[in-house]
Amino acid sequence: MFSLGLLLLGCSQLAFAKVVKYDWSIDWVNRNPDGAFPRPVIGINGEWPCPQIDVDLGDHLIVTIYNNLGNESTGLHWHGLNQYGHATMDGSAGTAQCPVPPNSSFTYSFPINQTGSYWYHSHTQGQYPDGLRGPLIVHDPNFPYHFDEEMTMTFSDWYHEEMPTLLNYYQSTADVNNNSIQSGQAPIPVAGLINDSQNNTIKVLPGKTYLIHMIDMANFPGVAVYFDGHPFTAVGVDGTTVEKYYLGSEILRLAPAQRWDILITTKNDTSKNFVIFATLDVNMLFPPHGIPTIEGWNGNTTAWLVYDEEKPLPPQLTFYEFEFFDEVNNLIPYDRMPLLEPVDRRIEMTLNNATFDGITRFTINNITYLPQKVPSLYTALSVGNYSTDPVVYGVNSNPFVLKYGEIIEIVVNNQHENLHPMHLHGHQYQVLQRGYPDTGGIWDGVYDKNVSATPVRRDTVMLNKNSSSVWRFRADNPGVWLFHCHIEYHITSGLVATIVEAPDYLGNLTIPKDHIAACKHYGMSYEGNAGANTRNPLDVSLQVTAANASAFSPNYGATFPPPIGAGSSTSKKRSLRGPAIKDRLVRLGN
Ligand SMILES: [Cu+2]
Repeated sequence: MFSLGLLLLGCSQLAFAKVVKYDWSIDWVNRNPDGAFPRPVIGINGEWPCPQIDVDLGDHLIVTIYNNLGNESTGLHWHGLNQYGHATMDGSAGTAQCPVPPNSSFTYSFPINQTGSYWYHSHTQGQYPDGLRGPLIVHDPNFPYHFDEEMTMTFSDWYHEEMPTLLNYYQSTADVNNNSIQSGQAPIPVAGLINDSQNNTIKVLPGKTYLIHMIDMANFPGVAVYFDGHPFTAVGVDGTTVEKYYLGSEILRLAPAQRWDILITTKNDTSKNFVIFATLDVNMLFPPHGIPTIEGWNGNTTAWLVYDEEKPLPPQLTFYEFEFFDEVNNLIPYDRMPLLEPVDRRIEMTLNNATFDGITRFTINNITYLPQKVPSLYTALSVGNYSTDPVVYGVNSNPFVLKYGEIIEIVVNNQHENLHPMHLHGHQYQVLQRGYPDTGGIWDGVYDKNVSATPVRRDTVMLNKNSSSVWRFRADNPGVWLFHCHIEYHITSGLVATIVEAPDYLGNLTIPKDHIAACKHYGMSYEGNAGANTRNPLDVSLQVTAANASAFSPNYGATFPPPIGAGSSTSKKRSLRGPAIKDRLVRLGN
């Protein structure tokens, strides 16, 4: 009888779970989302915007990609999905895998054990702003709130140049000066997009409650969003279902990579259509970022909730002041998970910058991140008992090794005049507090009086300028997880640390054969320490450091293989659209 019971249990689980499979060709296609002119963007199976993945809790997702780009490496990260027991599927190049070179295929296969709104995007050398990004929605069979219909809205910034060009001029001393690219400064977007488009009309039915999955897929500035005439209620952030919170007519701020799930009830009459207003967050651009203001620059985007296509679309809105809702002090997770305590280990992450070879790089605790010769997870899997020694991961991977089960408190100190959306892979962490702007770039160690007994959990938090934030999570997810700013420019300029979580608990995790094949094809090692030393894990003399990575410039992103002369900090002059180069992961070690 006992074995029959087990069998029945197995059958009932099978009845609900399904395997969701995609075969994706990663292709260049031409698109013109802001109406200025068509340009190459990275799509999937010839489609762009990239398709939404819809899965149910308990499903198993298998996505096989084939890199058809020809001139760039690629990969996919599943943002917000924590990959418990599947750390090799995280998708971050240089950490959990090698970049996938042209004409290679690569399979991601993992169970879906979280619910809510997520997204997938390239995590390879600043690539996703060129288009390789899409929504991933996990439907919850036990979602606690009623809704009639659901829809997804994505938000992002847009550029007329491709990322390799933008990164090159951001991380170089090249003499360029036009509206969107200024040498050494983060390039300014030319437009904002809603659903990878502009002037969208979103057809709605009267008297219905819509669950809207809002996803910020931007590269640089966040976005402020306002639904005219439609008060809304928050029900989720970053995959955490929350107690219903009525927000009325607030303006929502979404940082790059953040998600909000909201409920909106449409009006009962169809006499009018309504504006959805989104504007790129100027708090993150121009003077706050040390960038001169561009006259006539317009980061506004409009879409419309359309009840009746025969009726006019009302004019766009203008706002001069924004007050943003503070989710940290107001939202309560639906599962009411209590504040994690006591803290076993506190890690302070202090964000700053430093100049190397005339190039401004970001630093965390005075270290600028550089990818090493072996993806850090593969180092953990190949150095045996040395995996708990941070030395093996290389100084410039900025490693922090955590013990299994520890309650970790991360304190993020922002010493900058600009905001940073800080993201951690592998966890939705409790956000105890987030300081207001200019309340001190170093936390004074005193907790806010109103720290929640059930803090909201997110995977991305917008850090205010000259301010700090305090987070907690339990180190129960063995793997190697990046902690980084989600501004793509800031990742490529080093605002990254590596959390090596319980590497001695990785058990029998193995690297899939096709993942090893990608490394071989790319020309990157998949065994050994940061310097690819497989004999003596503690000999890291060949690791990549800021000293031996003399050329941060030029940075050609994911382009593959390298152009002649690239990799030398002395060869400053080259055409805007340089020939393809093999990316920095390999080049820096030479
Ligand atoms: Cu940043």
